[in-house]
Amino acid sequence: MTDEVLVVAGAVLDGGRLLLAQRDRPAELAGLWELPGGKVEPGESPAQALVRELCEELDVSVSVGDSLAGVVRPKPGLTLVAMRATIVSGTVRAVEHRALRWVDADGLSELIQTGSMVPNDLAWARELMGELQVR
Ligand code: 523
Repeated sequence: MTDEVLVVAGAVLDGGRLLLAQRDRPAELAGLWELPGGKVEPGESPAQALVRELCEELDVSVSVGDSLAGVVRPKPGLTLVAMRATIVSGTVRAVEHRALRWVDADGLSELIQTGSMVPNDLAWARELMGELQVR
C-alpha cells in the first residue's frame, strides 16, 4: 500500500556514547531527543534511506550495520525501525535539528527519566542503554 510509511532511525554509537538529536518540529515533539533519521522514500532500502537522511541531517557519511530489535508501530500505516550506523567521514553538525549531543549511559538514563526522549524512541533507548552500561 502506498500510504504505508516506514521511518528509519540511526543508532550512532562511538566510543561508548550514543548520538542523540533534538527535534525542532512538529510542536509536540520540539525539544525532545531522538535517534536521527526519517522516512524511507519509494525505491530506497531502509539502509539507503538512513545514509541519505544522516547526510542531510548531520552532514556525515555513514555505513549502516544491523537493525535493533525494537520495531515500533505507533499507529496504523506507520512503522519505525532503527539501524546501527558508523560515521565513515565528516563531523556531525545539526543541520535540521535544534542540537546534537553524545550521551553515555548516565546521560541517556537522565533523558529517559525526565521524559525528554521522543516517545517512540524509548524502545530503542532502553535497548541501547544496556549496551552503554556494559562498557
Ligand atoms: N520519528 C520518531 N522517532 C525518530 C524519527 C527519526 C522519526 O518518532 N527517531 C517519527 C516522527 C514523525 C515521523 O517519524 O512522526 C517522521 O519523522 P521525520 O519528520 O523525522 O521524517 P522526515 O524528515 O522524513 O519527514 P518530512 O521531511 O517531514 O517528511
